[in-house]
Order: sequence, then C-alpha cells, then structure tokens
Amino acid sequence: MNKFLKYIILNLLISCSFSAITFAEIIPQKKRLATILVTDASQIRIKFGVEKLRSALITIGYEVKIKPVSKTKEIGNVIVISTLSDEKLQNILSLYNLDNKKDLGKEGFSISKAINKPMLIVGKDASGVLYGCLELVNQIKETGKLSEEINISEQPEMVLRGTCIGLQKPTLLPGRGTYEYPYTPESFPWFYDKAMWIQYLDMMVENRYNSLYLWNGHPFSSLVKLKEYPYAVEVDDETFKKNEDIFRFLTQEADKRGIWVIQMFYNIIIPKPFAEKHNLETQDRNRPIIPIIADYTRKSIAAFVEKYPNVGLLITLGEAMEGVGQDDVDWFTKTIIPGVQDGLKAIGQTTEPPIVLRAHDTDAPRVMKEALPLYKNLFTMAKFNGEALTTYTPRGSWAELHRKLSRIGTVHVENVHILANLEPFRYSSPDFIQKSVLAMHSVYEANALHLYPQASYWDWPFTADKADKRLLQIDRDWMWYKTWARYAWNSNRKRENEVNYWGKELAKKYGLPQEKAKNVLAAMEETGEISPKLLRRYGITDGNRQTLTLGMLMTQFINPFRYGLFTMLYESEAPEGEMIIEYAEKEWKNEKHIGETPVRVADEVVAHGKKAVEAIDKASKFVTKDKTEFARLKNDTYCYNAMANFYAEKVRASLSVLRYKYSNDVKDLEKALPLLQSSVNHFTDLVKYTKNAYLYANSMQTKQRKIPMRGVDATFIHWEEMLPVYQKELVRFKFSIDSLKSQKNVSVKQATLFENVEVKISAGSEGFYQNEKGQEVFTDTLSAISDLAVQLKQLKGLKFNREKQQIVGTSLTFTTTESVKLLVGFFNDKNRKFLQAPELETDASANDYGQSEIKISNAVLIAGFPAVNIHAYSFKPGTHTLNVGKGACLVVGFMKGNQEIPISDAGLAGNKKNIDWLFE
Ligand code: GTR
Repeated sequence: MNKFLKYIILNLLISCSFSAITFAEIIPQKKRLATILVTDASQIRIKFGVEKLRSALITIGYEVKIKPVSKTKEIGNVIVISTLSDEKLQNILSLYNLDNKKDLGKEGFSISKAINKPMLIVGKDASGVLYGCLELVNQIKETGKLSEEINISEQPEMVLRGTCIGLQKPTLLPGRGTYEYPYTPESFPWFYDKAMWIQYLDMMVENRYNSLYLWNGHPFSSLVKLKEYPYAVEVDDETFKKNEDIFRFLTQEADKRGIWVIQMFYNIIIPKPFAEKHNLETQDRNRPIIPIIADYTRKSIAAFVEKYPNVGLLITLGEAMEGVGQDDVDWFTKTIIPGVQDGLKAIGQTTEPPIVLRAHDTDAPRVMKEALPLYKNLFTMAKFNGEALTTYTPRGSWAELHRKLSRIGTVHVENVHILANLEPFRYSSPDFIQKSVLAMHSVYEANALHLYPQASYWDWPFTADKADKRLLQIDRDWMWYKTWARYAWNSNRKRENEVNYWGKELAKKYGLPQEKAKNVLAAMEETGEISPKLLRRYGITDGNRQTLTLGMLMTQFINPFRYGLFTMLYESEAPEGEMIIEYAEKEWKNEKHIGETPVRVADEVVAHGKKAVEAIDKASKFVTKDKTEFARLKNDTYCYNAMANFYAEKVRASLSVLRYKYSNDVKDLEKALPLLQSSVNHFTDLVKYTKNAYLYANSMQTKQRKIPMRGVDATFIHWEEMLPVYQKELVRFKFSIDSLKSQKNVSVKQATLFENVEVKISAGSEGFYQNEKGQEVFTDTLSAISDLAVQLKQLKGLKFNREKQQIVGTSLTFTTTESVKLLVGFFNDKNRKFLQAPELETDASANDYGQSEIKISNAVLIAGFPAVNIHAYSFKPGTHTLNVGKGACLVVGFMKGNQEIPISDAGLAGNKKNIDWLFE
C-alpha cells in the first residue's frame, strides 16, 4: 500500500474514533494533508494567493494538494477557494452541504469554516480571493495553525489605495529643466532591479494596496517610439529595450498582486531632442498650445496606450502649462483623451483605461465637466494637506474643492503629497493617520488614497540616514505604509484595539514586551503631533520650498509676507487659529484670541516632545531585536524634542519682538533675547543629534527650496549649515539692541540705488518711463506713480499696454551684452486681471530665473492700483525672450546683474513699521 493511502486510512480511522480532536493534534510528527480546491486557477491573482497559502501551510507542516473542483468529496482539511460569481461554487456548496450567504463588495472576501467542514474563501472578485488567501496566511503565521472555526468578512472602504514612486532626483540633470528625467540605468539604477520591485510589490499586496503610481515629467520618450517623430526618443536602443522589459515585468508582477500601475506625467513637457529640433523650449508655461506639440503628445499617448493598455494615466494639467484657462480644457479634451482613444482603436479595445486628473494648478471641476461626455473612466485627485501633513481637520476653500470633486460622482483620490514637513525623521503616528483618513471621508467625501513616501521622495529608494550601507525607505518606513493602508481599508476601528494592534506590531519589531512596545507607540504618537502643528501655526508654506526641520529665520516669523506667505496653509490646512503676527497685534490691542494660537502650539509641542522622550526612554533598555533601528528611532525622538523647543522659544521671542513694534519699548526686545539664545541652544542640540545620523534634511535640493534658506546646488541641506545662520542672527540682534539703547545706527542701512543697464529691445514694450513720481507707467491709462522705493530711481521703466497684458500677456525680447536683472513689479492682489506673482506651490519652474522671491515689498504706489512688489529675473549676456503670462504688471527696468539686491520692505503701502533690520 502506498504511503499516501496509508495516510488517508489512518486519518479516517482516527477522525472516526476521535472526531472532536483534530488529526493534526494526534499525529503531529506526520505530515497532515490540506487540499485546496480552486474553482478558477487560471486567474493570476487567485493563483498568486493560492501559492502564498500553500507555502504558509507547508511551513506549519502540511502536505498541500491544489486541485480543481470535482464531483467527489475530498477528505481531510479542505479549503475551497472561489469568486462569488463562479458557477462551480454552487456545486461545491451543495456537495459539502455548506451555505454562503455573504454579500460582498468590490475586492471583498469572506473566510468561513465550521468544525469538521471545509474552509471557504470566497472573494467578490479575483482581488478579493487574493486578499482572502493572504488573510488566512496571516492568521496561520500568527497562530501557527489552521483555524477550526472562523467566520470573517471584509471589504475596503477606499476603492483605490495607492502608493507612488518618483522617477525624479534631488537635483536637476545637467542642461535639463524640472521633472525632466529620462528613464535610464544611470539615473535610476533601482528601476531595473527586479528583486527590489518584488520586495516592494509584496509589501504593497501585504498591505492591500491596489495601485502604484510612477511620477515623471515626460515618460513617453523613454517608453515609446513614433514613426513620425523618431528623433523624440531620449534613450539609446539598449536602454529602450531595458525599459520595455522592466515595464512589462512590473505591470505583470503588479497585476498578479491586484495592483494597477498608473503612469503620471506633467504637461506640457517635450523631450529635449524634439525641442532642439523644432527650436522650442522643453517647457514654457506661457506658450500657447502649438499644433506640432499637440500632435506629438497625442501620438505618444496613443502609442503608450497601444503598448500598455492596462496601465492607467495620471495627468497634471498645470505647472508647465498656463495655470488655469481654456488651454487646460483643450489640452485634456483635444489632445490627451483623443490620444488614449486612438491607442484603444489601434488595438480594438473598448475598455477604457482609467485617467486620473490632478487638481493641481488647474480648474479641475471645469475640466471634468468638459471631459466626462467624452470619456467615462475618469478620476480626480487633489492634495490632502498641500505638500505636507498638517491637520486632520481640513476646512475652507480647499475642502470645498475636494467636496466639489467628490460630488461629481467619479472617484476622488486624496493625495498625501511630498510630506515636506516630515522629512527626514521617522513618522508613523497611527492616531494622526487614522484621523486623517477619517477626515478624507467625512470632510472631503473622498474614497481613495494616493500615498507619497514618508521622506526622501526625490531620493528613492534611499532614506536620508547616514549608515554604512544606505537604508531603504521600504525597510525603514514599513510602518508608514502599513498605517495608511490599514485605515484606507477600514478607518472605523476602535482606538483601544488600535493601541493593542500597534503595540503588538512594535513588540514584534523590537522584541519588546507588549507594555513597553506601547511606550514606543506613545512616543511615535507624541512626536506625530509636532511637525504638523509647527508647520500649520508658524510655517510660510505647505509646499516643499520650505524644509520645516531646518528651522526658520526670525524675519520669517515676524514678517512672513515678505517670503511669499501661502495663506491657504492657515485658512484651509489648519484648525481655526491665529498666525504669529495676528496674535501679536491682538495682544497689543487687547483683543480676544481665537482658536489655536501660536502660544498654545509652543506649549503643546514642548509637552509632546517631553512625553515622547520619556516614553521612548522607558522602552529603551528592553529592546531585544533590531537594536540599531531602535537607536535611530530613539534619536529621531530626541531630534523632534530639540526641534519643538527650538521653535517654541523662537516663537516666544518673536512675539516679544513684535510687541516692540507697537510699544517702541526696548525692554520688549530685551525680553526676547534670552528666548532667542535658548532657541539657538536647542538648535545646537539638534545639530548634535543629526550630525552623524543624517545626510540631509531635505531630498529636494534644487533652487526651488527657499525656506529657511535658498537651497541651490545642494546647499543648506544640513542643520550644521544652519547653525551659524541662527548664531549670526542672535549676534546681530544683540548688536541692534545695544545700538537702540545707545541711539546709534538704529535703522536700516541706506539703500543703494540700482544701476541702470541699457539693453536693446527688439519686441514687446511700447516706450519708456522714468521711475519718478508723477510718471505714467502704461500706454493705455493715465495712471501714474505716486511713490516709489528709492533704489529704483535710476532705472528706466518699460511701458506696456495694460489691456493687452491682460488679454495676451507680457512678452519682451531683448539683447544684452552683460548680465542683467530685469525687475518686474507685481500688483499685490489675487484678482486675475493682475499678473500673479511666481508661486512655487503650483509651478516648479517659478524660480528658473531666480524670480520667485519678493526682493522689495510695497515698492511702488500707483493711484487706483494695489501696492507693487518687485521680483528680479536674471539673464546672462545674449538675446532673450521673456513671457510672463496674462495680467497687468510693471516692467521696472534692467539693472546690473552682479549688483546684489538686499531683500527689504519699502513700506509704502502704509503698512506698519518694518523691524526686520533688527536681525539682518
Ligand atoms: C510643486 C512642487 C513640486 C511638485 C508639484 C506637484 O509645487 O514644488 O515638487 O510636487 O508641486 O504637485 O506636482
């Protein structure tokens, strides 16, 4: 008799005589048999899930047989696996006398088993079956056995649960613009690493993520060839083949795991060789839609869809296209959608691949309205809290936009973007994240998630940690991915259970007793409050031009508008409350404070830091596993604490300094001095903690970075570089106080006049004006200068027709024999009839000429117009054309390129006294 038969007979005998005792318990030394019956094993997702289940069963000592269903009953442990709609499921149910009354939603599954009956894993669809199998695998891993009785049923709340990876880098490639990164092994060696992809995709399916977004400026020239535009391809043949191979591999492996790959791109960016051939810029925000670019893009999209019909597309209509306007609608409805449709037609496919439209720098509701009649499978996406994590109580106009998009009836995706305020420290507060997901549903009415890496987005796959071998984000930030996924699947989980759940996870991770692991969780949740609160109450912007963990300058606290304050941060991405400057004014006027105040946040973050340090210290000596990582987590907790104290003290100092603005009493400044000194001490601690722990604070190291300091060429990326800045600020402040007390040198240094440069204008302007009071600045109105900053007096202004500026924009072509700065005056008003100041939050090219910051605020007054802020555009010798977009603006004149422009506030708009000079 063969071994197998012996096995069966023995099994039968035993199970007859001791039916209540499982076979496994009786002969543990022998292999038990588990038979998996699969109704449709041809489905790749089901196959994948079944394979995982088989391995798990083998590890706990089973011999596993996988069989199709048949009319005869199997004996022993039977696991039936099927989708709900499979006809064969009914046959099995009657064969084994089972019933299955579960009502399942998309991707849902149920696992049920009664004593002595087969186990049933039923999925609504193939993904549901896959998740059901993996759920059972988890249970097997947890308990070491196959349950005798089980009855669970689950389905996701969010229909899309995705993560993203950027094919982008911390710095620009030589000779290329923002987002312009062809897919090559030199730029992205990790992209071709199949083992790494498998690790990542396994992490995704483990967490039940079902979408993976790849971000890039213009991916098509790395992935498709067009016969009409052969010269557009940006990679050599060998690389092109590698790209095809890896893209196929990735999409197939993703599909097995229930993951849908979505390729993101920005508009309108064209490949460098294409641009050169046609004498065009690769991107130009102010260029109208050009037929050849539209034709090229449409064909690229068609070829891509034809080649990868199961890959979705994520579209950014903003950035390199004009902000908001008809062009966006036209581009989407006349180029992108037709491109997708051409691709489908070419392969005779009628199922539309999904297109996700980002509400970034575009009027998404308007675009959707025009697009829906043409294409049905549309989604929308908008940033949850800008490019940061600030609040789970979003509100205001941004919340309105989300709701508006959700209410279209298509799926609206919440984009947890960049996380510029969390970089580079570890962050995974389950409490904050759960509340955020709840807010996505309740405030934004959304039901999908798109998640950025926790830190170092621009430096994928590495973290910023200093280590002998660079750490991988996927390893370090495991909990970040797990937390968002857990709540995207189901956000309504009881707090108490959650504390136990995460306690268990952390106990496993660090080999800790459960109670000590809960201390680690407490530390993470305490630190989890610090960066969100700091940014939303003190920050300049929710965008990644600010690196929160590097601190802020005094002038940024006391004069935020000078730094291009992004007010939406306070109005929409923070609970109701007050900014530092508002608080100081109210204090002085004895007015009632409202909501979350800067003082309250200063106290709260200090308390969070203290509690976090106490909690992590309690767990520290009990750690038995992964000690190095624990030491890093602990060090991060100390970093958060030092940072919280730095901010708190500096804010307290700022409030005292702002009081001086009203009181004119030097004593107020004197009160600020020890606070500022203390903030520098805390920053010194932060330098101590980060010095050997981190390579950098921010993964984006281009000239887009502005706060606290300009980050061009990877400078001001480490705390060490910031400490001297803060020390200098302190010395200068002491000096200013002394000067005030001795009544000497008390005001700003005398402003130097800007030196005019004569350039040859070949097109654009319609005459000149002198920068003097009474001079008319436009050709079509009599509006004249009523006051202006002294620095501008020698410059020769250029006249434009204001109405033309509003309708077609301002364009100027000129030739210069030396380096120059062209000063442009922006009216300080959000009305679209005025040219809008460059804004890095919505336009990554907004600093290409160094123009993003205000050089002189409130510098010119013109009767009947808002005050004017001056920005400077730098040019090398040569002939240039500058297009700045639609809306009235002043072109104040050309000055020497090498003459420094000290940033200042001319204070002409009747705004209060400027006290920035106390610190600079
Ligand atoms: C910009 C930001 C970019 C990018 C972009 C976007 O403002 O600086 O790094 O994140 O937004 O949303 O696509």
